[in-house]
Amino acid sequence: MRETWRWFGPNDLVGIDDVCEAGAKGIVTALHHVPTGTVWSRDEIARRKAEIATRRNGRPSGLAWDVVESLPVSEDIKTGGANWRSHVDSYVDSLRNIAAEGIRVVCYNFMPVLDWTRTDLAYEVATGATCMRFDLADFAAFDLYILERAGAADEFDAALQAEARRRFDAMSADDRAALARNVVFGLPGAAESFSLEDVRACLRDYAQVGEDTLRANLVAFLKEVAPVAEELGIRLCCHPDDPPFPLLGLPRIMSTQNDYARIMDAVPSKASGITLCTGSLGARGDNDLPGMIDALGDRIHFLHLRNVKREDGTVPGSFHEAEHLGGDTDMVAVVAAILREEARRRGAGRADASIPFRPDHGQDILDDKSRKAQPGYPAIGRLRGLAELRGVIAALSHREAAE
Ligand code: DNO
Ligand code: MN
Repeated sequence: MRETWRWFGPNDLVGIDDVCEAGAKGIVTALHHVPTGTVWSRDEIARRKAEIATRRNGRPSGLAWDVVESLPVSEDIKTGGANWRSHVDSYVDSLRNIAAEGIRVVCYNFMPVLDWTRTDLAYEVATGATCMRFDLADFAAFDLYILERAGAADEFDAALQAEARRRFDAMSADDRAALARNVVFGLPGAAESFSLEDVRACLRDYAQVGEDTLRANLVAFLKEVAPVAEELGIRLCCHPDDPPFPLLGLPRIMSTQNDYARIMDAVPSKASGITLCTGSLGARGDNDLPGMIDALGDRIHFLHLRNVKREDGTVPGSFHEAEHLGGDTDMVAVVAAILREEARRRGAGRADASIPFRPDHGQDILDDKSRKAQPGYPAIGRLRGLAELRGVIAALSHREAAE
């Protein structure tokens, strides 16, 4: 398992020197300033590589750009809109430039309109640490009474609607603005940042795009890009829906093992694979993560390791981001399953036997509260997650070697 770390580029308050001190070996980043649908030029990619390679004092960092996260897929590709062809062509050109610069793993997601979604970015847990949280009643309050989406009322049961009303009525104007901001403003890594009006316009574009159409559009996209990725030696990997259930009446098609199996079967090329995010998938109690790794392992090209605590156990349901070894996912069993997959790959002589992983998110702890990093991406909380995971990996690998 190769240790990587997400870095948001030169403006990230958690810098390359911090990554070196944390001991990670590779960087996960993107050209966040390039608008979705346009080509990533070789020059821009090379510039970012040079920034990764250099510490503040000018010495080499020893870090490599291992994973692109994300090369965003445009809404026109997801809906089959007017710019479908030109956006697919741009995607292919970007892949060619990424490969020419020596990067071989490219993460993307296929969530309509909103990328990952939370209602609270600083929820305090018992230890005093803060973390991100998704609260279903708050989300319903946003949908029903802030966005005022037509049709929302039919999608929530009476008890949830009553609770959402109660919450909304109790919120100050500032609380309401903060909730709207948290939901639609675009969390780090999201391709787009929206206003409420933008979201309403996007929802109109999805009026005719149900689950089957969205799935067909993902397959059509992969049929175009996977052969190119294969030729270039690139491994594409799709991040799951976060949270893994429909929001705002929009379809979501990458939420379960069955969802992944359908897409992997429809486009059997190994160049089309999976970003296994234990945090996103773990928000559903019916996702068996070690089982997913055993079933789909040879298509997993990238791992996000984090944990969630499901608050009510239902789907859809509320959850918050727990410590990496806390929460409802058995992280030791997850790591054991990954090590089994890596052993299989080594046995088969595969060059990609070491799968890149990153501690995905962390709680804000200690000095994180005075260094405002991107929400979910604090220095110390992630370092803690990485260190705990490193311990599990070392212990299990040691045992495996001894057996
Ligand atoms: C969620 C996280 C997100 C993700 C974004 C962009 O689980 O991994 O930060 O990276 O969806 O890729
Ligand atoms: Mn993730």
